[in-house]
Amino acid sequence: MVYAVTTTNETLIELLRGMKRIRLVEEGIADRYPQGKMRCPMHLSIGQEAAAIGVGLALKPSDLAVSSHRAHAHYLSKGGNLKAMLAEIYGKATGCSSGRGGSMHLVDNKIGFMGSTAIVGNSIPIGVGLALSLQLERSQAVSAVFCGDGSLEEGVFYESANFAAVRKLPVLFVCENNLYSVYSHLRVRQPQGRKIHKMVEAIGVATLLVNGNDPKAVYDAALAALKYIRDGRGPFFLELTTYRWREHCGPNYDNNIGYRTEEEFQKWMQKDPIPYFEKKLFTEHILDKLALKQMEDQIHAEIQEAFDFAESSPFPKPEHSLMGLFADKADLNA
Ligand SMILES: Cc1ncc(C[n+]2csc(CCOP(=O)(O)OP(=O)(O)O)c2C)c(N)n1
Ligand SMILES: [Mg+2]
Repeated sequence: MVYAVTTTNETLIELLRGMKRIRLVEEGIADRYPQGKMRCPMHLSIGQEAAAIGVGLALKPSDLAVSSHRAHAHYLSKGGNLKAMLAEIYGKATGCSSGRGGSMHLVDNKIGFMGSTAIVGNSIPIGVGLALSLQLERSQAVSAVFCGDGSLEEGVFYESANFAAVRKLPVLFVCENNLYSVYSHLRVRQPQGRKIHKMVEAIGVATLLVNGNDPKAVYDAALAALKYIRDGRGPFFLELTTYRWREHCGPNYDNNIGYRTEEEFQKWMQKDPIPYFEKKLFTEHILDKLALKQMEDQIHAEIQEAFDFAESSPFPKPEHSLMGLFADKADLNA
């Protein structure tokens, strides 16, 4: 497929850069995790990078986003600060959540990343509430809700999606369907043949099913969905098919424990979004070997600097441990 002329080469290169950056950051985390300095559970998105960056690049800085336990890729794709994210994972005061949240609780108001939480489905009504406030303010911004296929088994999704549909709220649901909720495949969680996006469509939300390992397909779909939402037509749901490579929680591979077959895993490894897209850009003469090398060198240098920053940053002071727990009057008036 030759890419639509409406997408600039710069955007295509940014999609590749974004995927590589997420992959290398998370591989860096996985390599260092056994050192025991990152004292929080770690859910990696390796394999799922295209879904995050395709949506992240389509969003505007003024748009808002919330996410789940697997949030690094979403935070970075929304424009998050890598140093602040790694410092947060190391529990440092310079972290985006001041070192109080760790990997699963990334918050950064400056970039409209309003929070990620570990309770499955928990951030969905928050994202819908944000969309309600945007609508009341007559803002053109959209609230993006990143969630997994498992969160579609939480009742709160249906209440939230129904409310968003009734009120035509500016919310983009982004469901990364990686087939699994921890060790349970969709086939043991849903009746055979049921499609997630079809369930959501039945509520009255517009939907699209997209190859979540093709960053350009995701980007195009996200742009179309965002236009639909900004035109005031109501919420949109993207189901992005993809696959998690590492264990549900942690830095290792866990194919040996038997919940998924090596054959299935290998099939998805063949669909790795990064070499696929790299080859496309070479074939289309959008990128050459030298530019790729420069891109990779720059990403490696940025990552090393960010790890150094995180490691050398101070821990939060014990006397600050009660700060930020309650909104005080000054905060409310701000
Ligand atoms: C309400 C709730 N139930 C169960 C859990 C345990 N849990 C943590 S992650 C997870 C799987 C979620 O699957 P999915 O939404 O598909 O996200 P993925 O891990 O695949 O990215 C579960 C069941 C939880 N954190 N919260
Ligand atoms: Mg899942």
